[in-house]
Amino acid sequence: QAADNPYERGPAPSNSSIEASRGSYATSQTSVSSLSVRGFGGGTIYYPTSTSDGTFGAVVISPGFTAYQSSIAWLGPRLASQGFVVFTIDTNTTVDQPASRGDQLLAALDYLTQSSSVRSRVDASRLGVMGHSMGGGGTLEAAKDRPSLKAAIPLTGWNTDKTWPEVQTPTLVVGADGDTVASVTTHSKPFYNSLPSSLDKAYLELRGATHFTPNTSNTTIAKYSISWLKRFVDNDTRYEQFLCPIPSASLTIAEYRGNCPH
Ligand code: 9J3
Ligand code: ZN
Repeated sequence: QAADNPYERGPAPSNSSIEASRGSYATSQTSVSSLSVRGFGGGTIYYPTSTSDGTFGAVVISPGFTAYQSSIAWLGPRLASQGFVVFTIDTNTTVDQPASRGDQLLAALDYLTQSSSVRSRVDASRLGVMGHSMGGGGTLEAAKDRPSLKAAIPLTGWNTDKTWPEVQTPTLVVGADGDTVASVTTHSKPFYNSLPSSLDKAYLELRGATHFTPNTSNTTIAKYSISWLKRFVDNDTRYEQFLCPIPSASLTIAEYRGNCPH
């Protein structure tokens, strides 16, 4: 790890390394029973197996309405193998609304850093949140409630609150061009536009995608989520090259907006 950034983890990145199905770290996982926790519904923690690289930043991920952790499980090993502790959670009930999901993301972060079996592997000062749909809406709620969070990534997020000027956490808003449940016009675009103009923020609109695209392995979601988490949870400027200059529209990107450089 570089002397100028004690939080750098893993080798220098390339486009292929952030598109790969796995990063450089072998991972392990441990199940957290709902019966053993309060404030959320349990889940699965994915983490780099080795302890030789010190602590890691961490991210908790919430599923959407009526869904379980299985709907976002692909992100566990995909992100953890790049050098993060990743906690995919179940919510207390599958019909919990975004504000509740935000509270549950924060409860899960507190469990992860204070009580979990991997707490010694986590740097409690470098935490992020992600979620799908109402879990993406909850991601914005969590960031609004806890400004110390380092990164937030709502994936085809859904919320009745469309305005997020209170958020101080660097936020990557991911929308899908074919989303008919949380259309980008009524959800992701207003979310992005309402974030402070001075904030490190970006809007990634997936091309040929639906509301449920974040529920299966997706290289575009992975590469920009990895880059965003590395850049803002780890302060790893080696990943700035993938975020700035703003990525061009492509076969998989309908539109990308942001403020560069970060
Ligand atoms: O989590 C989601 O998929 C939210 C979209 C939804 O079904 O909202 C209607 C209540
Ligand atoms: Zn608002």
